[in-house]
Amino acid sequence: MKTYTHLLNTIEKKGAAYLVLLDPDKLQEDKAAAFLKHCEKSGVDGFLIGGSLMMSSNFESLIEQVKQNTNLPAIIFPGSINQISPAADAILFLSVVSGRNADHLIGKHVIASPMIKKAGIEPISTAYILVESGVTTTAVYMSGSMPVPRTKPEIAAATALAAEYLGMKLIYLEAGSGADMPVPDEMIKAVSETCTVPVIVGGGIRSPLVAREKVDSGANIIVTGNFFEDENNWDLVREFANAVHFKDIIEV
Ligand code: 1GP
Repeated sequence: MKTYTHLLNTIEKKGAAYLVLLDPDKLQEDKAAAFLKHCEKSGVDGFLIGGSLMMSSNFESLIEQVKQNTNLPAIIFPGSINQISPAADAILFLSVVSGRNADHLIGKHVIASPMIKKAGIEPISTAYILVESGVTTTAVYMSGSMPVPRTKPEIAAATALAAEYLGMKLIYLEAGSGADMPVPDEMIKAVSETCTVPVIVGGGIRSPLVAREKVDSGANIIVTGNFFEDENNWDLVREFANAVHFKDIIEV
């Protein structure tokens, strides 16, 4: 099944989907298999793989580990055009629509498109909306663009609607990995009430309760990354999944 369809079906069936972001720079290779299996067993619906800065060479092997150890989709979440691999199922084809930096709106895409076609993976056109979240995040800095002010949900909603009218299939409200504050509930509400395509919310979500708050505000897909870089938190994967899957509580 195609990954976008898998996500839509999951949202329909479970209420919302839960994705775990794997940063090849942060997840130790020898721990990856155990973590991936644990996530699948605990109700995770798929993995995003990527990072704004890629220092290690583990990108390709991490995708392969996802495919070897789980039946879940491996979705590239590219921080740069180097992050394309035929081993993945899909790639979030991100356009930073909150910014006015032409390179991140369409420029990199022109270079990446033939590479994605050659890799034979599914591009999922995604409106990437950076949201002000405290100190400057890596995503804001690396994209050279201004985030949407957190007190302006109407700007986020108008931006998301424009992206939907341009044909984008997902809206990603991004506070940034490790953000001080997650995307505000009012903004999620404004965007989800304005758009018909699924809304992903990520950045700075560190508890199942907060994940649930975001779903209650209208998020269709929740992403967490940073939180599970600490192995002591692995036990909480199921709680996150259960908090997100409000229609379908998974039994222990
Ligand atoms: C970042 O939205 C993701 O792109 C996840 O953020 O690492 O803060 O969970 P965290």
